[in-house]
Amino acid sequence: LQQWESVIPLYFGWFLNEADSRMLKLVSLAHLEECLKIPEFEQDFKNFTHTSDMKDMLEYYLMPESCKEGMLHCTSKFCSFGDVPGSLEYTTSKDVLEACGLCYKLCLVGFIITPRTFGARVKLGSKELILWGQENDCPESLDLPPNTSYGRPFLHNNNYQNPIVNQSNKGKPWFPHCQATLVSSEKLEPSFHPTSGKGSRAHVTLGCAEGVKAVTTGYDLCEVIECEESPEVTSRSRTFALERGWLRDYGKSRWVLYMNRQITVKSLFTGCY
Ligand code: ACK
Repeated sequence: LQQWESVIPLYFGWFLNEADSRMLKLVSLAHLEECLKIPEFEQDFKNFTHTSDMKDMLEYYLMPESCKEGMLHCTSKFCSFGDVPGSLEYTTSKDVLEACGLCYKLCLVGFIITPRTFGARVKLGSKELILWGQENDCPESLDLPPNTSYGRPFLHNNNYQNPIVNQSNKGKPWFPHCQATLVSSEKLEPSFHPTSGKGSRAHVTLGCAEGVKAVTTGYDLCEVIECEESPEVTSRSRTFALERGWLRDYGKSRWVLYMNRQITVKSLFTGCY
């Protein structure tokens, strides 16, 4: 009988392929550019980024160290190679073992823009929520375990089960099934509290200010969710209508774009080792 030892990754998550990562980055910059048409936002953005022209503004956020090869992802569980409590249980759970190598749709409902981070907000569906292993509580401090090295998503080159694979994409290399970013045609009503409770911290880090770590996007999103849940804050917040949705100012340079059309992107669930 062969014995397998579990190798715990740095983190698990849903990964976009390279083409979709590039496309999402462009789409997100187009949204940022649209927000910059609102004078109040433009002024605040210029103040906190210390920039004045459009090129510098759009180049303010840099790809974080953990994402230097440019592939975007949504973390489902940060394990730090086993240092984080519950990592072994998560890694060896039936749900996770069965999910590795499968394709999932990620639904993006908005963007958060702060002096520290730029992120896309993910609304997890019931299938994805089963794999959500991050804490729900927002941490009090930013004391983080040191990340010594960053890995790469594990390439499943075995014959993994893929529910979306079909004849036309069969046999093509890596991410055969994840080829397009789809913007839904259906227009949504404004919802200023699109995610709450379990999984509401789910996000894709699109960029961070120089020296800021990707983990900060989750903390910024936590703050935003707290604002959304506070009637006192929401009553003071200003909302601006845009072609692509509604931009809200929660104060302290915390801006949120609630999109009127969601973006659905295909992703591959796996660990980054
Ligand atoms: O943008 P993210 O979700 O934030 O993706 C990266 C990924 O793991 C690799 O660094 C996230 N991350 C890093 N440290 C932590 C942590 N302590 N808790 C939760 N997520 C973390 C980071």
